[in-house]
Amino acid sequence: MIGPDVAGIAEKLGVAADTVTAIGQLAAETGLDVDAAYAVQTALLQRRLARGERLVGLKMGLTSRAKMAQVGVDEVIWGRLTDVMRVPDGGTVDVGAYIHPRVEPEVAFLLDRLPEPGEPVGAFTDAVRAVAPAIELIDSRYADFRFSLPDVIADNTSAAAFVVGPWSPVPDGLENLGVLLEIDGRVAQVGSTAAILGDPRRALDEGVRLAGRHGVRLREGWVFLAGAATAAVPLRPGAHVRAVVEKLGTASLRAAS
Ligand code: 0L1
Ligand code: MG
Repeated sequence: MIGPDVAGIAEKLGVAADTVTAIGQLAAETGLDVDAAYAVQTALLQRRLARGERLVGLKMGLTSRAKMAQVGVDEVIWGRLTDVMRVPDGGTVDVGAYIHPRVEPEVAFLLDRLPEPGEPVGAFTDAVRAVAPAIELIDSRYADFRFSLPDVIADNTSAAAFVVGPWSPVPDGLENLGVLLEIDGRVAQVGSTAAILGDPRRALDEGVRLAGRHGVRLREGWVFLAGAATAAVPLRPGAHVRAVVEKLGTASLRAAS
């Protein structure tokens, strides 16, 4: 049996992002399953690398109940981050470059020694050099942010841009830090790092394990976005966004008017 057209689906998703044009879901009509969806994600990454982007890390998606409920999908997923997606802390993004951007508060890790697949959380401080508050800007390439699990995996888990705040050494206990998402000085979402798989350190274990299944090993120096602590909020032109994580500090971005 002929499988789904991995290159063709990647091209459609890549063009949707480049032209800021939403498309319909693809998995049902193309027979895309989870494994083939990760192959599409890899093809999308190759497309970016071919135009000079660099792979700088990994992100976890749908690591909280709030996020799973928001999009109606119930599995943890992972995607790729490139240098072009990184926005400096306090930097400005153009909402017109995205279809329907949303922002969410996250915790980022700066990877040190390579974690081995299956390595326990006990070795976390060997594997992670520093921790930071972060903002992920997600932008599904599918109309109305509606997709199945293979669809969203193929679409690089809606990754679009990210901001990393100041790095600090790993503090004692990351499992229950208060998290706020502020828009224009008002609290838009309140959460806790406990929402990230119970403890964001677990997201690293999951990332090592799940990416490892597809032959992807995490690298020293990579950024690892552990996942959102709250649901995502639409990003409007002119908005000033801050993610505040207890003990870790603040990451921010502005949306140009
Ligand atoms: O980072 C995330 O949790 C996003 C995963 C994909 C689902 C979505 O677009 O909200
Ligand atoms: Mg996220």
